[in-house]
Amino acid sequence: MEDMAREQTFVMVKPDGVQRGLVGEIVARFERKGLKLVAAKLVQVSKELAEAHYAEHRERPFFGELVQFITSSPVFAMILEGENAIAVVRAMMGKTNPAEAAPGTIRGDLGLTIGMNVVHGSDSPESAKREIELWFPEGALTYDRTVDAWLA
Ligand code: 3AN
Repeated sequence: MEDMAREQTFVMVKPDGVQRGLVGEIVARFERKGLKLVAAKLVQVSKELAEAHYAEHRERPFFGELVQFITSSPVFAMILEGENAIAVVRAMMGKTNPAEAAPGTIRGDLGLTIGMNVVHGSDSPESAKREIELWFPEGALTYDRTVDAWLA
C-alpha cells in the first residue's frame, strides 16, 4: 500500500455506548470496513483528561455536561489506522446530532440525542495527533495484517 494517505485516528465509544453494550458492534463496523485496530483500552476518564480532550469546547454552554458525561462511566478508546481513516471514521459515525445522522451511520442507527451520541472520532489530522498523544502516551502497536494487500 502507498503510505501517502495512510492515517491514524482516535476513536472512542462513549459512556452511553459502553453502558448499552455497543462496544462490540461499533468495533465490528470499523473492522469490517477494513480499518486496522492498532490500540484499544477501556478507560475510566479523569476530570483532567476529559477537560484536556474537550479543551476546544471550554467556552461552550454544554462544556460542564460534556465533562460530567464522559467521566460518568468507562469509555472504550482506540486508535484505528487505514487509508483516509479520519474522514472514513467521520463518515461512518454520521452527523453530531443523531436525530440528523443518516441511517446506516453509527449515530443514525444507534443514537437518539446529541448529548449522548455514542461515539467520538477525531475531526482532522491535527486533532487526531493531539488526541492520540493524549489518550495513548504509550503509543500504538505496529504489526502486519495479511489482508492489507487486499485493502490497499
Ligand atoms: P463531534 O463529536 O461530531 O466532533 P463536536 O466536536 O462539535 O462534535 O462536539 C463534541 C461533543 O459535544 C459532541 N460529540 C456532543 O456529544 C457534544 N455536543 C455538541 N453540541 C452539543 C449541544 N448543542 N448540546 C450538548 N452536547 C453537545
